[in-house]
Amino acid sequence: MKSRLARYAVACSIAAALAGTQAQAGAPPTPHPVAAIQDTETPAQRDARMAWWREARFGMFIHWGIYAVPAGFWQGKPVDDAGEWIMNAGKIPVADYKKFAPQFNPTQFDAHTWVSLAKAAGMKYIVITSKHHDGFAMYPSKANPFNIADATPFKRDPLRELADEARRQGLKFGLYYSQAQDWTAPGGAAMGGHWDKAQDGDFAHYLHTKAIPQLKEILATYHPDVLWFDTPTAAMTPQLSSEIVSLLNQYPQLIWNNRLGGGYPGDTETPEQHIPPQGFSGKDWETCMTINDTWGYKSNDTHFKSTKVLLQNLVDIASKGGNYLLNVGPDAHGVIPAPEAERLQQIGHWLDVNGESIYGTSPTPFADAHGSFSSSEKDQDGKPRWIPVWDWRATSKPGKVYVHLFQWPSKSFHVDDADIQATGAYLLADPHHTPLKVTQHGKQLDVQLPAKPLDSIDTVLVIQTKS
Ligand code: H79
Repeated sequence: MKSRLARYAVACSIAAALAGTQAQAGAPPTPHPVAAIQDTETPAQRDARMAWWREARFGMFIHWGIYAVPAGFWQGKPVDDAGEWIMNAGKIPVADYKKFAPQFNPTQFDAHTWVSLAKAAGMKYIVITSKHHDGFAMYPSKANPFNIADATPFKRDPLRELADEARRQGLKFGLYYSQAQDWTAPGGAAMGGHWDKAQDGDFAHYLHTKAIPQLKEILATYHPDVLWFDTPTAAMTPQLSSEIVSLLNQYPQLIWNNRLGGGYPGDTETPEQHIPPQGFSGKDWETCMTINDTWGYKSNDTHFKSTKVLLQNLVDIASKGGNYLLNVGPDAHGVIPAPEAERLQQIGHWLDVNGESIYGTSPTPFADAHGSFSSSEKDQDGKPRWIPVWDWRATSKPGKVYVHLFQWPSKSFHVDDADIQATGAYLLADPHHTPLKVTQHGKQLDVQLPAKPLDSIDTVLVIQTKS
């Protein structure tokens, strides 16, 4: 287990190095060959563009592709990496990998079921893979024949069905597109290097003949609200990236992340599989995370996080001003694994009652750091690992502080350094909002609590404040 974790840590620092978008401390901002929307809009325009995203707090990531066919196994053996990485991890030849396409016929796929699940979970947006690193397009692409219409017996367009259904149900719709890596197109990048001669070729040619034409297609066809780039690699020079920026500029409401490459910061920071100890002050950020240990479906990965852990993560992220993009990995029949659906429904039940304490909230008004840096363990960047303490977190709105109690205190909730003026308190899940006794002496704040919590995971204490 430890070695697996250590290996993952190394993997992530490789990813960070390849991302090429992480700001170098002290370095001047890179001049962009083509100005992006973030370079030209006013702060007020930016606030308007980001408004729905900031309010949303919780989204569904969907990793779905033909890697769901091998589902983590190659030549009868489990491949010990993320499901969507099976081609790279198993060094599967291009011709062999392409044979998964005719086996992909997800007849049980139903956009209404998926979107309804996201909605029931309290998620406000969906981001689905239109093309992952394997190069397979999950929509009918005219730009390249390795796609769901031309290479599989499944003659439908899941992106069309999902985009329409998401909008019918009031959810925003986003697309993931891996722009630099492509393990089946000549010239596409591959982390760790090519393993098949069929992959060799010119990167700029790949970008001009596949990635950019496909980006044009998906933008024009689905009008995504979000474009989620990934693993730019060093091949995404400022010049090549700027060609994509020219295209993005035609969609002035589009939100895109910090993984395009070429020094473009995009709109959002994208910590992957972790929650930064302090968030990103003054920046929009979104932690993307898997429910088990894989993004793309693997039949043998049953290492599902508990509902408690997932909900605590959502609250922890909201308390630091970020969004939670939580992944599901549907199988090759088109079904979201039941353990994933179950957890999402449970989170949704909690949000039905307590959503006011998450959506559209601001970060905690308390300075308390809920955790400490380990003196022995290192994180993926080689810095001391942050060890969170799961006692409570807080979010806020004008006039209200929401204290999320994961551990029920005996008798009262107490803080030493409350920079607020409390005027009253009640439990959010109490339909009568029965007033609780509040005592405040300077920054010492106490709220008397009933003997038992109202929710086994997170009972929200609302403290009314003078604002
Ligand atoms: O789409 C998901 C991942 O496949 C993708 N980003 C999320 C949203 C991603 N691509 N690369 N990385 C994340 C980081 C790279 C990690 C690697 Fe590995 C280490 C690549 C090879 C070794 C992780 C561990 C993937 C396979 C083994």
